[in-house]
Amino acid sequence: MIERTFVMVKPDGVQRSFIGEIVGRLEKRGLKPVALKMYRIPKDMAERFYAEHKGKQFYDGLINYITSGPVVCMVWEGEGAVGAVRSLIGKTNPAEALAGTIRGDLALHPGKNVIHGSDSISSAQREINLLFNDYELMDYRRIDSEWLTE
Ligand code: D4T
Repeated sequence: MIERTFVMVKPDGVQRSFIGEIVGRLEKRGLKPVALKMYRIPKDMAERFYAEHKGKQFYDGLINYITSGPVVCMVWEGEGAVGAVRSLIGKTNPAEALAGTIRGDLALHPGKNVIHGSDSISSAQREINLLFNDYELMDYRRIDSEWLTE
């Protein structure tokens, strides 16, 4: 099933110059970008984004981190895009992430894990609606599409 998923290069990923590396990995997998923007997340939006973690011991640090500098927000589309991106990203704790995954190659600490990807289709919907307006989502056909599906 063709899905859309929300991906964010977090402030450490931007500061460490990983935007191109991350976009490149998603493109090479065959996923299609349908939206992309740099953004400084306001605190109230960060609180809505991470509402499920409110009250946890890492919550305050997480809100400070994600609002500490610009991020790159993206929507990527493709066959099973939600799971495909999660597998490219690797485990939440980068110390446990497999080599070859983005976190396994580029990060070491769960509080500085470089990238976010939606964990389900419903989270993707919620996150895309929170960070993007409908008019920012591009509907287009890419010339390689017939080489990526049967
Ligand atoms: P995000 O949502 O940022 O892509 O991360 P995950 O989907 O992989 O993981 P998550 O929602 O469980 O955690 C959200 C965010 O909190 C940070 N975190 C998490 C942390 O700093 N310490 C922790 O112990 C955990 C579990 C990292 C990601």
